[in-house]
Amino acid sequence: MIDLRSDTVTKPTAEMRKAMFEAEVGDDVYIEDPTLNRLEEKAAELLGKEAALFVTSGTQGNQIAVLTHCKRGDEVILEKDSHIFYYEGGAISAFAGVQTRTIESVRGAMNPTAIEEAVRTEDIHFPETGLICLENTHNRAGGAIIPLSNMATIYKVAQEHNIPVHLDGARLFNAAVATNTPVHEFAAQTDTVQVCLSKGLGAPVGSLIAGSQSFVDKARKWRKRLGGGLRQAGILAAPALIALETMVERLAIDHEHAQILAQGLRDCDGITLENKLETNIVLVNVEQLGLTSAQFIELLKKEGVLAVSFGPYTIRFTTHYDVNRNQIDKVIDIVQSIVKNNTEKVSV
Ligand code: TLP
Repeated sequence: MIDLRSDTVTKPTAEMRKAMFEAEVGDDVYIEDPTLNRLEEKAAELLGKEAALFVTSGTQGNQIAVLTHCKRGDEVILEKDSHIFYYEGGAISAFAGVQTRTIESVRGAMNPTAIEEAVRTEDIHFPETGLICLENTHNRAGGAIIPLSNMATIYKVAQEHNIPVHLDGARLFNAAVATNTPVHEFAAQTDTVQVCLSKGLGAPVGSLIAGSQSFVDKARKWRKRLGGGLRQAGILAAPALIALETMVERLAIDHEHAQILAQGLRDCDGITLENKLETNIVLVNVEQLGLTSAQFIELLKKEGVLAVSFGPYTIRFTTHYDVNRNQIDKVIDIVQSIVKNNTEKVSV
């Protein structure tokens, strides 16, 4: 199977598995795991924040950030297709007891004026705006990079109103590599950030959240409350360190593969490209073929290719290091033959 469903499917490298086996460990609830402590120090340094905390997943990291920043009854401003709103099972309402205020965007970038207009003023009828969330790269916008200038303007608005900003940077390293900008420059435009280790970077488990020392101290308590206080977590930190040390720059290869894939798919009659290609996500529309995304995905699966549906006619392909150039070429050939067979069937 050529698995392009997500970059989450990447498996740990041989070097990561060896490091897991050999990791020096301790009890992380006592903050005594030397490998995990090293990971958190390195992450804080990379992200330009005072401290960082290892969490079990991107979702847990985002949820802990919301729980730490907000109180029950607050309102959170976030993009209408953001992962926190769209894909986290309503967790911010279920756990943090906050309500959401969604904002439209252009390819994931929200208009700072629209955000400012959504900020609540003092009124007995209104909730308080507790947090603004950004996402970079933006998943549903097809791995779109939110420009630093947009983030900076939003941060300025937030600071004027004394509202914290959290960045869901599940794929922030993709944005950094694609724009040749260090991750800390993006993270400097927000109070807190979550980055995933287990997507394109290939670590088996985990994410990091980073911010001020006082944010991380409170977040650590929320993590414990949620059952995310791990013990000998150095086993997970060891591959994560390798991910940060060796897997970042190579994301450029995934981006190049996405470009090649997009070009090949765009050349197929009846398939249109939906996103401007910036990182490792390709969104295509198959409506003109007279097929739904679910039907097309089934045809792909029969030929050994996995992808996911992103809408009734939209399919997402995500490139990552477990898919090589030959496999990308093979996917293009397979799509071409599916399209050809389908066109022949329709014309008969
Ligand atoms: N996204 C997954 C699915 O949940 C959709 C994927 O395959 O892309 N923020 C963003 C922007 C994400 O894309 C994801 C995962 C997360 C947070 C959550 O990370 P995990 O899966 O570690 O909880």
